[in-house]
Amino acid sequence: NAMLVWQRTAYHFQPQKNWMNDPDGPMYYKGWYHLFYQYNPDSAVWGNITWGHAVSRDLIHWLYLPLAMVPSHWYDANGVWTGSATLLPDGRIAMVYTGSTTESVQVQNLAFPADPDDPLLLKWNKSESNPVIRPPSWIGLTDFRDPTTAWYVPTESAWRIAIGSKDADHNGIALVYRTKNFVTYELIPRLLHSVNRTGMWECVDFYPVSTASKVGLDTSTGPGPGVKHVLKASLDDNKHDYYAIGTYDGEEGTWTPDDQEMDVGIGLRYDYGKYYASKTFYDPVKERRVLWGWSGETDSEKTDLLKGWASVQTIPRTVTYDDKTGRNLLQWPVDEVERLRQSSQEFSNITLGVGSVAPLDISKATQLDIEAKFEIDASALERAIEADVGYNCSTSGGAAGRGALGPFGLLVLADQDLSEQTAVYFYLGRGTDGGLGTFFCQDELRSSLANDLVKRVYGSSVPVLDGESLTVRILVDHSIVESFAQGGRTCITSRVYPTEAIYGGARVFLFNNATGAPVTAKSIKIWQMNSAFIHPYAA
Ligand code: DQQ
Repeated sequence: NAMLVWQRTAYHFQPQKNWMNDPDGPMYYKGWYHLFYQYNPDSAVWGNITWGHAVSRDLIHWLYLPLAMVPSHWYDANGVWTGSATLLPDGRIAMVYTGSTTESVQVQNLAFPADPDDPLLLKWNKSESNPVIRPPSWIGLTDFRDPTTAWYVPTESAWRIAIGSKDADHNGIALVYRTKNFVTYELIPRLLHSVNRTGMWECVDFYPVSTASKVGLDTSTGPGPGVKHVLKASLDDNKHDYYAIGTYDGEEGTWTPDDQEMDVGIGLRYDYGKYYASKTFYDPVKERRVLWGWSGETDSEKTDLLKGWASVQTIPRTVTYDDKTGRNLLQWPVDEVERLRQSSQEFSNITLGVGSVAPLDISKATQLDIEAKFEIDASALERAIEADVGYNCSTSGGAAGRGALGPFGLLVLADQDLSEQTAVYFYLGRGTDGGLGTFFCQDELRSSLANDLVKRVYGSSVPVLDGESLTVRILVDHSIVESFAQGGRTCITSRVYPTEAIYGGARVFLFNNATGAPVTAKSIKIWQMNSAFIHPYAA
């Protein structure tokens, strides 16, 4: 087995050591962005779940704070699980989270800051009334978790909160509760939504998006002209985050997807790679909705214990409605990440013949922000009759497979002789309906010479509108590659552990493995990325 250097990231959030999973209760409060997260203070594997805590001025540089909440009562003795923050109009914060009880029953608990004047929110008090919600009789005792941020319903002078679960037929469901004070709750008889056979819905998220502008909306913005609502669930069955855009009926208290065939759990994913248990919050400073997501490990638990840490959070993403397609969201790294950009190099009009690889001569290649634009010869598109039908990134041969019009793109975290490479690529193929479509994929199969890793080809189709070039943005940070195609219509995150393509050994290449057409890399800009300042807070 190759010599492994288990690379921590340099500008992604991760704890100093040990295990992390879901982001919890993200919010902006008195000048600081707060991130809480599922954390095991004792080990690099899941267990003893507490809330880790960090604050930032800009979502990029972080100060680690002491643990915010630990298992302390019967109602959370088996873990302080995932929860969300609601900022009340009078400035108070209601933090509602799932506790796993001494008997491992999932209940919902309330916590609030011990000192609301402390912008760092160092100390948290748990309510005397905990648990504030117990599972309804017809719900499994271990299928009731992850309360959302609450939304205010003016007509009933009350808040509503959603909680994920599954019913007896393995249908994923979102229950809704009404509360006036976050202490007493009433179950609304109607479900917010359910989707057949999608299993347990973890980490449900529910929020409005503006169809008229790029401005984010406060979670309490009700349905109305120019507003749609997004419902997202993390599927316990397959560990992917699925969302759908739809309409919230405030009177009925139900949500309906725009397209039944693209419902939650069977349609779009936020990210086609290693990405789970995500959660959004409304940022009032920059009037945007920001998405956090957990990117877990592709190495083994044994290795995690050896290296002493596991998991990172992806770079927070701004989420907007894609008014060009009207069918998907756009996710884009928050613009603050651009403050880490240092020197850049540009390349233009590089023609990639069929079956070619071209090195891009840049100095270092482990911390990068890349923007690239490709065009494929129009006459080739006319010959697209040869393009294969029913392409699927995951079951294809990845970047090594060859079709008429793909794959082509970039190889990152590659070593000089390409024994290691993570391929980020486009592939044009025919859908089962015969129409030409574009796929966006990421191939980890050759990402490392090491064997004890999960390596996959991830991806999906990506909408490309008339007259658009093929564009991709890639954030590279040692052991994570986050890619965004067509302005964030389709996103893929990989965790990779190269053994040669590390530090000075890492390179970037362009490639075109299509058999039927040359491809032009119209423009490529690559920035070296600084490391973020992520350190303990010294009082
Ligand atoms: N992680 C938490 C649960 C949640 C799951 C426990 C999702 O609350 O359902 O660590 O990753």
